[in-house]
This record gives sequence, C-alpha cells and structure tokens, in this order.
Amino acid sequence: MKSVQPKGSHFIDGAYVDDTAGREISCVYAATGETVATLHAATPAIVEAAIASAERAQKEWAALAPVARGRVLRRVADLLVERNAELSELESIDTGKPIQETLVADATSGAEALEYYAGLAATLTGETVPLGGDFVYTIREPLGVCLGIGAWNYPTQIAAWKAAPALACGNAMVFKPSEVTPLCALKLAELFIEAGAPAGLFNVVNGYGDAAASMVTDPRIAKVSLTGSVPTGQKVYAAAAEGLRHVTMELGGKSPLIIFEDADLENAISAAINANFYSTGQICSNGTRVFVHENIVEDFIERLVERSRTAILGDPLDPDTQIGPMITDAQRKKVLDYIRIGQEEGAELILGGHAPEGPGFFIEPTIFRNVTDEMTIAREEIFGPVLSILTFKDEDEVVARANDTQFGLAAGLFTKDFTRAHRVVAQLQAGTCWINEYNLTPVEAPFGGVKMSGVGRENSKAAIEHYSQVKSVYVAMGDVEAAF
Ligand code: TXE
Repeated sequence: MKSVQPKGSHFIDGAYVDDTAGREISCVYAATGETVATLHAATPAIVEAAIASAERAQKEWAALAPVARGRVLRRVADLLVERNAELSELESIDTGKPIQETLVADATSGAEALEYYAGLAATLTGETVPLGGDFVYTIREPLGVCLGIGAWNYPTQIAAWKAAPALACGNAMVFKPSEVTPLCALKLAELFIEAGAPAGLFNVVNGYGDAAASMVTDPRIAKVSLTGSVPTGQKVYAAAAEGLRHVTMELGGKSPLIIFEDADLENAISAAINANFYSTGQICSNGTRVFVHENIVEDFIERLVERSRTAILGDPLDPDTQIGPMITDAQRKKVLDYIRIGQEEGAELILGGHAPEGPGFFIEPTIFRNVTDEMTIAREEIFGPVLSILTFKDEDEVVARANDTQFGLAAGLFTKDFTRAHRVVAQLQAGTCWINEYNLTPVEAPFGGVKMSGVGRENSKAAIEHYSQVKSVYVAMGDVEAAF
C-alpha cells in the first residue's frame, strides 16, 4: 500500500500542522488491517489555533461580495471533479468502500454540493416588508464560525455537505472528522486554499470525541452540525443548548422499505440491494426493514437471494469489487453480534451471516426472513450488510408498523398505484421518502430526519435556513409619536 500519510494531522490557517503531544490516531486499511497513516489527536493548543484562525477568516470572507464567495466554492467543485480519481482512491483507503462506489458517490457528491451552493451564494438576499409608509427590510446574516462533526461512512461527502452551505452564507467552518477516517477532509481543506479561499475559512481538526466536545461549548462556535449516532447526537445537542447554539443533527435510522403486491419486482429487488448492501450497509438512511406483501414474498426472496449471491467481495481498490469490508474490526464484531441475536430470536438466516476467512473486516451480505417487529434486528440500527424481510397483508397495517420506531430518517415504497404511493407517503414518519427508488440524495432535495433521527435539514435551499439568521430592520418614515 502506498503511503497516504498526510503532512500533518490537522489543516489550520492554510497549512498542515501537528502537535505530537496528542494521542495517536491510527488509520487502518479495513481490507487488510494494515496501518496506512498515523496522526495525533488535537491538543487544546491545536483547537485554539483552529477556532482563532476561523474567526479571523470568517470576517474577511463575509465581507466579500457573495458572487466572489460563490466563485471560490465553484473552483473547489471543479478541483474535486478534476481530482476525482485520486480522491476516490483515498476515500476507498480511508473507509474500505469499493472504488466503483467512491468514484461516483463521494468527491463527486461533494462537488455537486459545492457547485449548488456556489450558485446560490449570490442569490441570498433579504426582503422588504411594506407597512404603509414605514417599512421593514431584512438582512440574511451568517452565524459566524460553525463546527462540523463527521461520521466515518462518508468522510468527503459529509465535510462538503456541511461546508458548502455554511460557507455560501458567509460562515467559516472548523471540521472534526471521525477519528476512524481522518484523511479525506484534510484533502478538501487543501483544495479550499488552492481555490483561493482565505486561510482559516475551512480548518480541519482531527481527534476523538473529546476534541469535538471541547469545541461544541466554545463561546466562539455559533453552530454545530453533527452526523453520527443517536447517543452522540443527544450529548452534542444537550451541550450546544448551554449556549443556545444552532444545531443540525443527522443521526441514525431503521428505515422501512415497503414492497406492495403490484410492485415491479426486479426494480424493488434492486432497491432492496442498494438499500442494504451499498457501502457494506454503512448508510444512515438504509432501508433495513424490508416489508414485502405476503403474496409476493416467495418470488421476492428467490430473486433477491439469487442476485445477492453474485455479489463480489474483495479488495476495495479492485474495480470489480462490489462489497468492501466493514470500517473497523469493532464494527464487524457489533454486526456479527446482531446476526447472532437475530438467529437466537428466531429469524431465519437465508444468506450470508459469516465473516469470510482471511485478512480484513469483511462480512458476507446477509439476509434474514421471518423477521418480526419486536426482534432486536428489526428495532436497532445495525450499520452493516444485514437485510431483514418482514411480511404484511394490508396498507394500514404496514404503515402503522413502518412508523412503529423511534427513528424517522427515511422510507421507501414500491407500487404501480400512484394514488396509493402518495397516500402512504403522506402517512410515513420520515424526513426523506422515495417512491419506486431508494437512497438517492440529490443536493437539490432537502435531507434530514424526524423523531430521533435528527433536527434540521442538509442540502437544498432548506440548509440555508440552518446556516444563517435574519435581521429585521424597521425604518420609520415619519415623526415619532409619544404619550407625553
Ligand atoms: O459514531 P459516533 P461512531 C452509528 C452506527 C455506528 C455507531 C457508532 O450505528 O455503529 O453510530 O459510530 C464524534 N461530543 N453511525 O462511533 O460515536 C466522533 O468523534 C462531540 C450512524 O463513528 O456518533 C465522530 O466524529 N462529538 C451514523 C462523530 O461524533 C463527539 C454514521 C460521530 O461519532 C462526541 C456513523 C461528543 N461527546 C455511525 N462523541 C449515521 N446515521 O449517519 C463522539 N463524537
């Protein structure tokens, strides 16, 4: 494996920096278990430098004409597209995701976010409110320095999805990647400088949860946007509340995918595969509870298993590989535990379920049938390649069961009956729904959760509301009346 050791553990004020007093962070290639880079977690001095430089850069950035800010974001988008091959390889090494996925889903998705918000930057204006003589105008202002905290499944995409709207609104960002995938955001930070952004506008601070926690409560941080698990979300939300900071929380899910009797079966199976095995199942919006109408379940299972058997597991850097390893050995153990619990609770394992021999943190694509609503594998987020099939008889029943979860990130359904599709979607408790598709998240559409899956929305114009605030200015055109 070629060296992917960065020139420093953090990227602050336009340059790589390090402080070897920080606790070690080992970057492990999940396909072999070999260490490919070693970094040091941020010390208080690193955190201080990052926030201070972001605070300086934010003032300079916010003073630019919005179109000039957009131009910088656009250049970053172009650089991401130009360097896609190199960045995708790094993403595959950082996460273990197959190169055939990373080439189309990571730097490219980040580029789309930057391109979208580059265009939007110059359109962000206030409004004039006539009052019959007097009037009010509003100014859309940045919040200041925003803190982004990332998960390990999409390190480039998460950093770009957070930075693009934040920066378009005139904020600066300090980004803390997951300690498991610290490499990709550093590259994004380099590209911001290459594109002409002021030093400090997008700083990357690597470290564990405590480094992020110390920034959440820093008085100079105006907003916190986290992608991660529900327990971390609860902690970060509570800590941010102390200073009444703005928050966006993109958390976990246990989303339903409902296959009605009249569905196009092959399309529904393709969606179930994408909704469970893409990125080795490590996607928050995955449709892991697959509800199939009882009249078609046997045909559905036969074809699903037949197709899933052909999945090619292997080296993520091999273009033929379709399924990579789990992110870490700990995550693999956690998923294998869920597979064991599923069997113990009476679900029928019909495909996979094992960790193949050899190096790396692989798990076979796994399918359970005869899963019931109260089973652990139907209630908890597994975050691995484990698909559960549940059956249903009628629409009202499946809607109630689909909603019977603490989560509400996403939901999907397959039917040819469009009246039913819209009727069901209207009742589903989920932030994002798909009709006859699954897991497509274009930047043009809002993305986020309801219930325990989150607060706020990423992407689209909706994210602007979460990275800016409105000042209302009353203008009097006449004399001031007073009682005495
Ligand atoms: O997430 P964490 P982890 C789920 C998935 C997985 C589990 C754990 O089920 O098995 O979460 O993954 C930082 N204050 N998801 O450990 O712990 C942490 O350093 C501030 C779902 O990666 O939530 C990391 O950068 N920050 C998810 C980030 O929070 C803290 C995607 C997320 O860490 C902190 C990934 C604290 N007190 C995992 N503690 C999804 N749904 O998208 C930790 N962090």
